[in-house]
Amino acid sequence: MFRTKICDLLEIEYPIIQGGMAWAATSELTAAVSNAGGLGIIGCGNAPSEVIKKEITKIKELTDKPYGANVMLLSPFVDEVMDLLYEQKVPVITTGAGNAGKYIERFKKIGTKVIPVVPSVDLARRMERVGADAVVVEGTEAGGHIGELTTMALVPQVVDAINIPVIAAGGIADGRGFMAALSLGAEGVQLGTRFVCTTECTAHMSYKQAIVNAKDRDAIATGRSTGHPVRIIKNKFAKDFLKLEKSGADLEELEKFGVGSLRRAVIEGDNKYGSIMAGQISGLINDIKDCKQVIEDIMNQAKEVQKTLSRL
Ligand code: TUI
Repeated sequence: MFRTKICDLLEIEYPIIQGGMAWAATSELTAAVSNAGGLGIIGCGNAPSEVIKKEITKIKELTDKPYGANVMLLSPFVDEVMDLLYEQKVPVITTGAGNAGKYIERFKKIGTKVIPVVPSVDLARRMERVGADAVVVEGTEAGGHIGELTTMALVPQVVDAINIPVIAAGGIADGRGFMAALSLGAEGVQLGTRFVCTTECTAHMSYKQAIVNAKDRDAIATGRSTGHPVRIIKNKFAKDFLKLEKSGADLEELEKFGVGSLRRAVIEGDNKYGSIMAGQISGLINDIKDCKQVIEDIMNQAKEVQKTLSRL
């Protein structure tokens, strides 16, 4: 049930992929999601290739299933990380925060599937033209680095504009969101925040707890003035960042303020001065369970939704 083109493309059981979150999506989470029948994705973030190499080695020990790596295109190590993923023949690559165009061709030669994350119809079209296998269409509900448009408005527009499969992301954490995404024409979903709140995610317990405690309006966008908006959970860091922005601080000053803040939250569990990246759906997430349970619950709820709809 709910087998889509994404399952065949990625050789996975369920059309559910895990967002490749910097610091939070390590080998343990990646392998757990892949072992549960989804696609786990390691978040390369700003890490150099030697760090990612160790993680890939661990993933290969933990699972025989397909997995992916997310490359953050603003990373200073983007070229060496891409070289590593090529050498290691990582089965799937997703990209974020930029235009993946120039990297696609070489991966196609070795059968790596490349799936750029896009915030607009225009970028989705360009990615199709240069040979992307699918796109993740991410709405502004998502956590971390975000675009302007909502998942609800953006996904159907991209579906109509391109012929490769679309995976919806941003604001999805359960079977209702999964079914909504399929209704919009997506053939899969990407979940980030939901997979942070799992037993296998190695993020600090305080980070997971901040998401569990969050209410509907707690995940706010910061950095709009910089051209790189980032959604994080409201805390002292978020408020100070917004204040600095309002005071007219320049890009350099704002960047300096943000350096190290994600690590502080995810690794050190600093919920006051850390950057707790999380999506608007945080308010819906009230528990920490294992990845297998997350996927099972989504699929069961999706079946219930389908039954309800068929009675209308
Ligand atoms: O990339 C993400 N989410 C992220 S990356 C990240 S690490 C980071 N930390 C601080 C500042 C910036 C990044 C945390 N979360 N999601 C995928 C995504 N990509 N969302 C939006 C975009 C995007 C935005 C503009 C992709 C392309 C783009 O423009 C490209 C172009 O050249 O037109």
